[in-house]
Amino acid sequence: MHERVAGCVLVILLLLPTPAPAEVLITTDCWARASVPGARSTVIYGSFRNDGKRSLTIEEVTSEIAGMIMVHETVLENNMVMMSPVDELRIAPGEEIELKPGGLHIMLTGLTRALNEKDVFKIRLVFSDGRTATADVIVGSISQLTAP
Ligand SMILES: [Cu+2]
Repeated sequence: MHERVAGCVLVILLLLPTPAPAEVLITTDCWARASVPGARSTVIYGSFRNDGKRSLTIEEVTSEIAGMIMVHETVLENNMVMMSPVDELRIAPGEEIELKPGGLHIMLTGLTRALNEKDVFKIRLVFSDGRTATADVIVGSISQLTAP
């Protein structure tokens, strides 16, 4: 009898709705550089803050305007600036991570169109639990260093 009660309580807890990532992931100043004429790649920077109570792990980023999107980290290796892929972006509750020039960035390759200053496009963030969120990205100039 007791076991049955415990089972019911567990089921109810599991059915409690958890906030969607879009409600707890606060993205600010999401911006990209305009594409260099003829080139088909760009980078996205911005801040991602987890306002929820569970950690969020961004496993994948997609967009209609890019063939492939990867998270990269800029690292210094033998005095050479290199980019190395980051498998996932884990953001602890209350934590904010900043993607900025010289550090973490989201790299878009295989752009399907040129990106011009003041354009806005959407990216879709896919989390480890399968849920998704979208963010608007504002395009700055080709040499933009901070949020436009
Ligand atoms: Cu990169």
